[in-house]
This record gives sequence, structure tokens and C-alpha cells, in this order.
Amino acid sequence: MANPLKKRYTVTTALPYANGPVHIGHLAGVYVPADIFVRYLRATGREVFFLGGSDEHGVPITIKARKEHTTPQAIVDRYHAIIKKSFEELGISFDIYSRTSNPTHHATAAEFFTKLYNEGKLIEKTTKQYYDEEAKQFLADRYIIGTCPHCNNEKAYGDQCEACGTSLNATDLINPRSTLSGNVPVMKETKHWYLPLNEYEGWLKEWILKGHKDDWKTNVYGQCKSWIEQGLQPRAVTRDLDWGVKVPLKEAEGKVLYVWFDAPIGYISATKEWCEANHDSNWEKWWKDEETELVHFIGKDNIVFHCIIFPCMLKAEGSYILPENVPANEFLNLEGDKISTSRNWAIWLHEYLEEFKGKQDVLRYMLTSIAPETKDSDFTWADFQAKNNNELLAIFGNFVNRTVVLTQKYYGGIVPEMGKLTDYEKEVLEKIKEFPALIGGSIEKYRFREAQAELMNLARLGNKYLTDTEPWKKQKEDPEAVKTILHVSLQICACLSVLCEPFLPFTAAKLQRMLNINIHDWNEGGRTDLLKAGDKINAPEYLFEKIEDEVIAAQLKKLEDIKKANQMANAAVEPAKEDISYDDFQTMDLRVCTVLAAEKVAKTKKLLKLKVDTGVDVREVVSGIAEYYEPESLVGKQVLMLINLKAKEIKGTLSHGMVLMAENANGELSLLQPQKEVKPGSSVR
Ligand code: B3M
Ligand code: ZN
Repeated sequence: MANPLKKRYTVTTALPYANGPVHIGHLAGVYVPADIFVRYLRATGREVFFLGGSDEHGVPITIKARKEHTTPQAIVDRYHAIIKKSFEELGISFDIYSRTSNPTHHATAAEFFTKLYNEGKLIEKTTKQYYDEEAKQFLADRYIIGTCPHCNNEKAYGDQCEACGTSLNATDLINPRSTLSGNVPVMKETKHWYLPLNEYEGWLKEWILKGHKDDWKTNVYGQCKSWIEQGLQPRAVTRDLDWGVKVPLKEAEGKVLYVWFDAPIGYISATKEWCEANHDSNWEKWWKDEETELVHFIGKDNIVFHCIIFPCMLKAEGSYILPENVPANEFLNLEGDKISTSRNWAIWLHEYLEEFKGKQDVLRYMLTSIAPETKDSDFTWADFQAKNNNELLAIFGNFVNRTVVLTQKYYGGIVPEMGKLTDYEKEVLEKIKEFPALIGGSIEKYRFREAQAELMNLARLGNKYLTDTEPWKKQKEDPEAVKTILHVSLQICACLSVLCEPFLPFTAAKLQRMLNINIHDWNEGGRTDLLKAGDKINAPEYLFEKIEDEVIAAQLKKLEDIKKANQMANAAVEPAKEDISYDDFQTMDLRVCTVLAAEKVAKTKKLLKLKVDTGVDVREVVSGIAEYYEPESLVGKQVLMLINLKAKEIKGTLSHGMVLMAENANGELSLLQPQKEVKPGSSVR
């Protein structure tokens, strides 16, 4: 069982690296569930601090800057702005979305390090580390790749294998290579500071293995257990890099804090920063008060950092509370393939918002309904369309729309009196009361899929009630019964508007505007008197619209194009053929020819028959370019041709010669042409 709710919550979300925009995988795994949780806590009267921010240090940023021939600062400025704006537009209700390049953060992280250093909580070690002699740089973290000793993934990084999730030291890698030069690195001595995780093993066993056996998710608990049981090693918290928080020691010139040391401290810095900006001197209540519950929302690749390393840091420091829960999710795939930033295989939030204006809640709904809570799951566009058309629109939207339209039509928008209730109606009104506890209970257990399914069950209940009672057929013969039906339906609409807010905040606001109410207390969402007879509601607005097949087809086409582009980028170039003599080359008679006429070869898809002026004669040649060129577009064009290839009959035409073209890796053909028009028959050499 989950703990009973505390009065105050600090809710953090993984700080995305500012080396790219955020995609649906980030959203489904971290930000959407965190936002649902926080909106729910607020609605139940808890004090909540909800934070996010960009992780602007670390090798992912400097690698991206190198690749784009720009500075790390330019990279983080660009992506921080995109990420922040897109979260806002999706309605992720952060109290603050900060960034780790802020001076408050640099000071906070340096102070944290200094305290551990002064209290002897860190160990100092001089060891040999990988060094790239060509790049003149130590190879920290992602600057080095090699084979993972646990799963044999050949592209494991110096700090982590993304295939199996294990956290590594660079020296664990088999067959290490520098990602800067591709060279095999050498070993060179350097001094660093380490957090002796091994000293915390006993404590971790008590705190996690005993203390959180029942309330942490099994995937999270299982990962922690296997790490702790494998035995923990001291972990370096500094690096030989120039981008990051400078190590606050004289002897540490040219060294910065390890990104995974500074980034989680970013949660604390963001809190301080918000408090400073809001003239609240008590930031510590969010981090040092036992009445506060700390919850980290993260993806599964971040579990070790949030469940083991950061808690050890907090424990070593001594004055902080520890996370009460770390509800990490598994991964989301896209159309059956792993989401990948480098392969551009993703749906980017900022692009979605551009292309699906006003449909934030559709994405939120979709991502919650397929949230990878217990295992990896898959986003498909067909499912996205179905969830919108068959659930949001056909159930929720349809129910609300029918209720509001009929209320306008029959009563000019005035809520009718409730008359005598049938048994069915009594049952419906009883049922409604259960929903706040039902949905809330699932949210408190971090089961957001289940919670949202319950919310839809309330809409389903309303929709079915309306369909069963058919007020549109009764208005003539039994207007009193119709008043009751619409009264009950309006109450359900009002409950929906309260209970859908954590999941569908834009819809909730629209619906409350339509119903002319302003109710945000969770428990009111189970009341059956939120609207009083005589209240006036507003004109109907559509909550959802149908998503047409063309829209989905366009998205699938976009993914298809990405797949093709990737295939092309990865296609191997044919190996070189054997050398030939100049005389061999001379035997080929290559000429510029002008196309005089062109037509499709009947009963074929690929062939065109061209009439060409070779300068020597006028002749016919058959060419396999019909899929890429309209015949008319070729007339008058100049092409290159091998004119002394033996004539051959192709589909009834004597084809004499061969038109030259380039064949792209995807099989696409492109004619070759001289840059300037030349006399037909000019030779090519
Ligand atoms: N930036 C890794 C990630 O984006 C890292 C999270 C930091 S949370 C303190 O997966
Ligand atoms: Zn691995």
C-alpha cells in the first residue's frame, strides 16, 4: 500500500539534456505522469512544489556543440528555449523550469561538494584514465565508447550502457575507443574525488531493500536490488573537462563536477531560485522537513542515479530528506522501433504542437493510456487516431455535447429541475460519488493508466445513461422526465470537468467555461449538486474534433521519409572495381545527346522510349526512368549517353545505346546533364 498522503510534496522531473528537443518518450515516461500527479495533489489541497529544468552540462552537450561547430552555450541556449516553451504549451504545470547553467546552481553544487569534501566524505585518488593523445583530452563518459562487459553492446559509453542500463566506469569497457578521434586511447594519470558508495551498502540495504520493498514499483526495486547485490564501487564525482561546474578546489584546475553529481543538485537549486524570486526565505521546507515527501519522476535509464547515487550524496551531506518514491517508467517505442534522437525516430513535442494546434489534451490522453508503467509500450499513429475518434470524441465529447446542446435547445441554457428519480437514475447518482476516490486511489499508487481509464468510465456512464434514456424521443410526451435526465447529465458533466483536470487540463477549462462553473476541489468531483436548477450554462463548444485519415497518413509519410533517409545514410557504398587501362576507357563512346521525343513503353511501369539526336544520327533508346520523369519534361533536354553499346530489342523497340544516370542508395534514378548546353554529339571524357 502507498503511504497516506503527506501535507507537502516536492515533485521533481528528470532534467532533460539541453542537446535536443523533447519527444513523446520523455513525455510518456516522465512529464505527463508527473503533471497528473501534481495537479491531483493540488486539487486535494496539498502544498506542492513542482520543478523541472534543463541539464546543461555533461558530455552530450559538448559533443553536440562539436558536431555543429558551435559552442556548448549556443547549444543549451537554443534547446533550453525550445524545451521550456513546449512544456508550457503542453500544460506541464511546473512552478519553475530552471537550468543548470544558472549561477544559483553553480554556487549550490559547489557548496554541496565543498561540504562533503570538508567533512571527509569524499576520497581522493590518483588513477590512470583514458586519454586521447590526438585530441589532447581525457576521455570522460560519452567521449569513450566500447563493448559493455555485461551485455556485449558495442556502443556502451564510459559512464553507462544504454542497452542494459548498467552504470559503468570507462575502464570497464572492452575494446575502448575515443569518440573524438576514433583512436585507441592511452592511459594517463589524473587525480579525482570519489564518493565511496561501497560505504553506504549497509544503509542502502536497510533503506531500499527493507524499507521500500512494498511501495516502490517492482521495476525500480528490482534494479536497485541487483545493483546493491552486485556490490557498489567508489564513484568519481569530478571529471577532466572544461564544461560544467568548476571543482571548488585550488588543486583542481581544469576539472569540473561530474554531470550526474551536479544535475540532481539542480533540483535543489531550482527550489532556491524559485524561493528567491518569490521572496520566500524558506526553501528548506521543501528539502529538509520530514513533513515533506520527495518524489522523483524519471525514466528507467536514470534509476541508479536517483535511487542510489543521489540518495548517497544526500545521506553523506546529512541534512536532507530522501526520496519517498521514484516511480520510474519503462520506455516508449514509436511504430515498433526504439525512439532515437540520433536516428530522428521520434515525435518531437514542439513539432506536434505546431502540427496539432489546440490538441494538447489528445496527446496527453494518448500518452497516458499507453504509458510504459510496467513494460515498454508502443505509440502508433493509428492508435492515436482511434483513441481520439473512438474514446475522447465518441464517448466524452459526444456525451458533453449532447447534454449541452439539448439543455440549450429545450431550456435556453437554464439548468432544469430534477424531478422524480427512476431506480436507474438513483444508481447512476450513487455511482458518481465513487469516482474521486477511485481515480485518486490509482493516482496515489502511480497507476495513471488505470486512473485515466476510470475517468473514461465516468464519461462512459454518462454517455450510456443518455443513450439509454433517449431524452430527444421523450421531450413531447414526458417533458418532466427529460428535465431530470438533463439535470443528471449536467451533474455528470460537472464532475467530469473537475476529475479530468489532471489528465486533460485544457478540456477541463473549456468544459467549466461551458458549464459556467469554477470548481477545483477534487472531492467536489463526486458531488451530484454542482449545478443548481436555474443556473445558466454557456453555448456549446466542441471539446474534441475528429482526426481524419489524411492527417494520420501525413504523419506516417513523415516517418517513412525518416526511415528512408536513415537507410540512405547507412547504405554501404559499393566497393571499387578493378582498375582498367586508358585504352579500355577509350573504347567507350560517351556523348551528349538531345532528347527529341519521349513516350512511355506500353504495358511497362519503368520504361520510356526516347528519340535522341546523338550528333551522329537520330535513334531510339529505351531507358528505365519512367518512375522518375514525365515523358514531356524530357523533350529538349540534354543527357549523357554511351552510344556504342550494341543495339538490343527491348519490348519491341530496337534500343541502341544507354542513357547514363546516377542511382541513389534508395534506388532513385537521376539523369546526368551537362552544366551548359553543348552541341549534340560532343564527347564526354
Ligand atoms: N539529463 C539524463 C537524461 O536526460 C539526465 C537526467 C538528469 S536528472 C537530474 O536522461
Ligand atoms: Zn550493457
